[in-house]
Order: sequence, then structure tokens, then C-alpha cells
Amino acid sequence: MIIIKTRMLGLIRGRMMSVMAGRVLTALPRSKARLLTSHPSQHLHSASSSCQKCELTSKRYNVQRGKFSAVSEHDLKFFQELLGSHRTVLGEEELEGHNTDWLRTVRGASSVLLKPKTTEEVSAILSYCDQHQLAVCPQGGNTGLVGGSVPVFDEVIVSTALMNQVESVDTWSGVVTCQAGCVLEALDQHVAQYGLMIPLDLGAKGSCHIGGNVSTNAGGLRLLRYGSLHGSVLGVEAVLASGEVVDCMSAMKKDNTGYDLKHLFIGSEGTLGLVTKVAINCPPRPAAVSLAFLGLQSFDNVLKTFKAAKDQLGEILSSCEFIDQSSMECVEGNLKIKSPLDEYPYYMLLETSGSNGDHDEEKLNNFLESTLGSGLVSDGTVATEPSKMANIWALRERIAEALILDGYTYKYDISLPLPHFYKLVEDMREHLGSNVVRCCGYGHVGDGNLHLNFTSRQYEKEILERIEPAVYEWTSQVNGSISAEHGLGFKKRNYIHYSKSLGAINLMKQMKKLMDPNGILNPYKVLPD
Ligand code: FAD
Ligand code: 2HG
Ligand code: ZN
Repeated sequence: MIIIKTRMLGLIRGRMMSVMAGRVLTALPRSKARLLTSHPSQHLHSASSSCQKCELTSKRYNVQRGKFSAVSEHDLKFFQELLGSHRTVLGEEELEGHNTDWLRTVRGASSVLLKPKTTEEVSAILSYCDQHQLAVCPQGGNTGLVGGSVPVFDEVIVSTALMNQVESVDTWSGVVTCQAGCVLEALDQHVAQYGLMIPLDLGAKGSCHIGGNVSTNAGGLRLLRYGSLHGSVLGVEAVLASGEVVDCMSAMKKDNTGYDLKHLFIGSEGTLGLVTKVAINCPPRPAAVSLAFLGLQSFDNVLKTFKAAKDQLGEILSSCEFIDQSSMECVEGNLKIKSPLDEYPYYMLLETSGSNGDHDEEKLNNFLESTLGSGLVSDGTVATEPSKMANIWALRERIAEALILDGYTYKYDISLPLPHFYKLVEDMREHLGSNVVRCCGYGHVGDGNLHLNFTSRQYEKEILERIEPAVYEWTSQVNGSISAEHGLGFKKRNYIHYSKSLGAINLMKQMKKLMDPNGILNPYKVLPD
């Protein structure tokens, strides 16, 4: 067994960072994971061109502050003694980017950001906050899309930015053990040296932390192939609100010793504990990757093409994504990225990953021949060259970024049975008419996960009230989920009952009470008011 010793993994080196209105906008480069060679960086801009500060969440959403203490000079002294003054960040300007979400739709007013390096420091911080009734907001890369990663009022922000050590890579079992603050893309590049890959990939890979990914149970572009983090994460270490460290760091693939507590931390969005370490099962890195980009005339053809891809490409199919015309217009128009195909009402990306390029290409070409021949697919192109694949992936991965440039984005992340998948977009488009600039649908069609987005020039309460709860009622009626992969965070918590029974919600509340009796961990998030 070969164990490779520790290495620091921070924000990807050499990335361009730009600063807008005092906020660092992290560039999100193309992944080597998918393409196996390096690529020019892409720059992810997180704000509308006007770059205005958004309204305080507490005001916009009329939230009542919990009975927490406010941070005092005495508290600051404790934090400074524990971490030193450079890891106890103060000041409105310094905290601006940590108080505001990536979408610039929610904003808190925290006055202190803490940057621990070790589990022991996290434990000391939480134990102190619990004893002094100070609310805490855990923060990773702050790329979350439901307002969970930023404070609502003045919660102490505990960032994992400096917890970026890889502890070991077991090359026999393919298990990597690391701290929670490793940036996803950096971690993937690290395990690539050993012929492995992190079984998760998403557009925010250059900024999001693995601890944030685990805490949101992020899905991403390859869930179809590698499954959810509930399967890939073998171990979790987390610190409870009391400061107690819960060690569930088994790196064994099989471990049936009692309740599998790690699952409580996967997807609980920092409300039950702060994740400090993870152990992840990494599959072998594929030697050959191909990407087909298809144009289709109807959504029915999208579904039939997905079915055909499963039947004909089965074991090598690694991603099945979908883009509608309105999303394509947005990414082409706002970001000036050019599609290699003419205009179609629907587009699909089908990626194959395997160990034998010739074999995979032959399969993909046969698949294309048959679907083009039968008329299911109207046009298509296959890329195996990294730069061409990168351009096609940008059309899909950068839609969220393109939408922001319209002004304000109303974002919905819905699981639906496939026969209903696109009907929701059509019905909502009709329901909203010319009130919105755009109503578009895209997403992980292979997983039944629709990303439904609306935009307007600026935030309008009337538009929000026209969308919600209508979109959740529609979803609930077809037994879908109102949050497929982004979580509930702040924005969706009061709609949980559309997807969970009263009994389930009550049990969740009891678990919260047991694990965080004073409710200091990420208040106003996940559970309903
Ligand atoms: P943050 O945004 O910092 O935090 C997210 C939540 O987790 C918050 O509630 C926070 O309190 C909590 N948290 C963070 N770290 C910890 C910790 N160590 N312990 C306990 N709680 C913690 N999501 C998908 O699922 N699939 C996608 O394909 C996808 N694509 C995206 C593309 C773009 C361009 C962007 C901007 C976002 C995308 N997201 C996607 C959403 C987001 O990237 C994920 O939710 C990601 O997992 C968040 O990681 P983070 O480190 O940025 O966490
Ligand atoms: C994606 O898959 C992300 O690109 C973001 O989950 C989805 O922008 C969205 O709605
Ligand atoms: Zn997604």
C-alpha cells in the first residue's frame, strides 16, 4: 500500500483574480479532469455589470434576528489570541465578499471572519461561540446558490480557506483523505498524479471547497456515472456546535458498525456540524474522453436520445446534459461564446469516458449515425480534442454566469420525473409572460435535474411572488423535489414541506436540537421558521 503524505491545496495557483467593488471574483478555469490537458482559464464574473451592493437579507426578507449575542471586544480578544490577528479578519470592506453570495442576491452583516487551520482550532471556536451564544456561519468557497453560505445577520463566519491539506492518497484503494478547505479542482489535480479522479465535477470547481461540496451534497455534471456523494464519501470528521469532534473518518468501503453518522453531515449545509475532514473514494481517471454536442427539434427527442444513449453507450456514458434555446441565447449573447451548431430548440451534451479511445469513438460514432439517421437528432458534432471539448462545455457550464449579466436571477433547481421535465419550463414561461427578461431551462437531464431560471433587470418582489410558491406547487404535484442538488439554504427553507412530510421535518428538528441545542450553527437555514 502506498500512502502519499500531506500537501497543501489552496486556490488554484496562477489563476487570474479580479476585484470588482471590493469583492474578489474567482476565476473558474476549465478542468483538467475532463480533458486531461491544461486549458486557458475562464473568468467567472459574479456580479451584474452595475455591481451594486444588494439589499440586506434581513430587510429584503423581513427576518427576525434570533436571540444571539453580538460579537464583543472580549470575544474578538479570544479569537485573536487563538488565531492571531491575521486570521481574525475584521472590517466591512474585507468582509464584503464573505457577506454577499455569488449571485449577489443575499447579504449579511457579519463583522468577523475566522480562518482556522486545524480541527482543534475549529473546536475551540465553536465551543466558545456555543458558550457565549454567538451564531456561526460555516463558509467554504462561497459558491452556494441558495443563500446558505453567507450570514443573514451578524453571524461569525468560519471559513475553511486555510484548511487545505491533503493527508493521504491510498493508491491501492483509491481513497483520498484531506481537510475540508481543499478546492475541488486542486484536489482533483492532486489525485490525477496517481491516475485517480474526484468523482464530482461542477462549474464552480475552481472555487468551491470539498467540505462545501460534502455539506451541500453537490451533484454536478457526472452524477450519472459516479453517483452521489452519499456513495463516494467514505469518511467525515465534523465538529459539533459544542466543540466536540465527531470522528467518522473510516476509509473502508464497507463499515456496518452501527448508525452511519457521516450521512448526517452530507447535505446538512452546516446546520449540524462543521465538516473538517473527508475521505473520498476516487475512481480511476479515464484514459479517453469524447464529447458529442447535439441539436434536437423536440423535447421528446431529447428523452428518446437519452434512452438510446443509455442503451448504446451504457458503460462509457459519463454525462448527459441539456440546454434549451433560451439558455443558449443567453450564454452566446451575454458571454459571446460561439456554438458549433446552428440554432435548435434543444441541445444535448453526451460525454463518454473509458479506457480505450478507439473503442469509445467507434461506439459514439455508431450511436450518432443511428440517431441522426432515424431523425431523433437533427445535427451533431463530436469532439475529442481538449480545446474543442472545452468550448462546448463552456456553453453549458457558464450559463449561470451568463444569466447574472441580465440583472437579477431567480434560480430553481428541481428534480422531476422525465415526462414532466420540460413542461414546467413551458408552463412557467406562459405564467410569467413578459414580466421577465428570460425564462430558461437547462441541466442534468440524465439525472432528472432541471435548472429553471428567470431573470429581470433588477430584483422585483412581485416577480418572486408570481414564481413562488407556484413553481413548488407544480413540482410537488408530480412528486418532484424542490431542491435537487443546491440544498435549501436560506432561500428555500420555508418550502421544505413541498418535498418532505411533516413527520420527516419534525425528526429533522429533533436532530438539530440534539446536535446543536443552542441553535448557533447556520441559523435561518435549511429548517423552516
Ligand atoms: P459554500 O457556498 O461556501 O457553502 C455552501 C453551504 O455549505 C453553506 O450552507 C455553508 O454554510 C455550508 N458549508 C460550507 N463548508 C462547510 C463545512 N466545511 N462544514 C459545514 N458546512 C459547510 N452545485 C451542484 O450541486 N451542482 C452543480 O453542477 C453546481 N454548479 C455550480 C456552478 C456554478 C458556476 C456555481 C457558482 C455554483 C454551482 N453549484 C453547483 C453550487 C455550489 O458550487 C455547490 O453547492 C458547492 O458544493 C458549494 O461549495 P462551497 O465550498 O462554495 O460552499
Ligand atoms: C449547474 O449545473 C449549476 O450549472 C447551476 O448547478 C445551475 O444556474 C443554475 O441554475
Ligand atoms: Zn447543476
